[in-house]
Amino acid sequence: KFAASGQETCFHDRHIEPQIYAGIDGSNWSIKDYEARGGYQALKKLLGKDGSAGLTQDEVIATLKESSLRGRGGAGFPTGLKWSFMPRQFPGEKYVVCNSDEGEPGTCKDREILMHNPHTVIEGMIIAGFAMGACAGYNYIHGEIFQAYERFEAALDEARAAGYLGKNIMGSDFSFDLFAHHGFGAYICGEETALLESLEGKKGQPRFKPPFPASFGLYGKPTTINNTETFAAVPWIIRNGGQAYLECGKPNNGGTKIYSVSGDVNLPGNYEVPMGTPFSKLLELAGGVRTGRKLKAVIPGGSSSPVVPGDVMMECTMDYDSIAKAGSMLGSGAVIVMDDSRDMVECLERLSYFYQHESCGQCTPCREGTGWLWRVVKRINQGQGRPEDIALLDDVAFNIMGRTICALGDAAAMPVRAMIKHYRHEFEAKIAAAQTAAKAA
Ligand code: L3W
Ligand code: SF4
Repeated sequence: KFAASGQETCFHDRHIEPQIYAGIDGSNWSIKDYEARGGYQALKKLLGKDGSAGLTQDEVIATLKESSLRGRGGAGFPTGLKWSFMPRQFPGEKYVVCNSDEGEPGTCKDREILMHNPHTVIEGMIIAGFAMGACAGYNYIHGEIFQAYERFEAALDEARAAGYLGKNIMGSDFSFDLFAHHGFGAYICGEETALLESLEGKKGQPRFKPPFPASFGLYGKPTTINNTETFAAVPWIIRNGGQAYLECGKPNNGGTKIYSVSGDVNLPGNYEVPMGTPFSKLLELAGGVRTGRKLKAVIPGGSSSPVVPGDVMMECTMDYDSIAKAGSMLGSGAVIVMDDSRDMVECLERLSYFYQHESCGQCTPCREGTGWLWRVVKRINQGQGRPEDIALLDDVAFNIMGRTICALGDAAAMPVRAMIKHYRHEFEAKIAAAQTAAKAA
């Protein structure tokens, strides 16, 4: 069942039980439990070990394209298309990498998948390795979720012992091994090229793109990087077909998605629902807005996504296209709900602090601009704002956007511009109060 919704789920093997969020250590993560609910059947189908003819690399990629699975880490890039970019004829090592460096404020889904269903990620990565002719895979796990790293390592040992990893998997001519690696908690290492640098043992700083990792990735070799939740969806798609997955969601937005609902709701937690679910339904699953309060605004896709006023959000469905139409991004699916008690200038000060702290400092507009944004928002919030500060914020944000190496610059600037667009009166009121206080002094 979907969390509390009573609807039939087509994704039972990834369903996150509410008690998982409450911190109970799931006991059914092991390989025997996973196999009992259909685990590793997709791999057997792929290799023809279920009595079928097996699948070709092209068939796997075509199935992914048909499913309309889009990247769950933030960009929503079509997974099948990304896999098709890998130069399969490249004569040498190719890699698949899982991005479990979950650091986006509000996002807390990947750690739960790793803790409670690690084998679905492993199976998804093995299938990816087969489809793209990779020899090895790495899962880069956020340093502050060490338990998830240990759990993934334990699951890897089980998969190796069962013959699902290593040389000549299940007697086939396909060999693939998988390794876990933990980071040290830097947000920027979730950016795919910074992650690769860090995996290579270097400072985690983003590379210029292009070249994209598909042509120049880990150790300079063709590499495909997907988010944890993206890989976790793959076994189900291979078992049940691309069309079945697509039909779980809506056109161009296949399947289900896990939303980390936080903020001013009665039941914060991870909720897996079909793509295209009305936001109002998701809010209801999360227990509604805090008792006695009204919905003010929502950050629908993690702190990098622009804020959306509550009334606009109530008209949206939870999918990439609907949220884009509302002027924001579905991002990693971290839904931050804010009620009418929230001071938006204060919220923005907190967000801006995060980005200036996490900027890797490599390019000037981001290094200097994120600090500048934070300092101006801070002074407005702390009653020292000047009348020209709102225009200054907008100008600094505008001059960061599109002028940096990676998306962190845009991620810092977009929320500032959106907050000013929708809640300018709150900024103006704080500045006016500061001016009045200054005159009175
Ligand atoms: C080959 C091309 N490959 C694109 C690949 C590219 C990447 C994927 C998407 O940003 C967003 C960001 C954050 N040939 C290609 C190609 N690719 N064109 O497709 O690429 P892109 O550039 O659209 O996005 P990105 O740089 O991966 C990710 C947002 O996500 N975000 C961040 C969340 C952070 C977490 C976390 O902490 N774990 O989830 C949240 O909204 O702002 O917009 O693979 O290589 N022509
Ligand atoms: Fe580093 Fe910011 Fe430039 Fe990204 S945009 S490379 S985080 S300085």
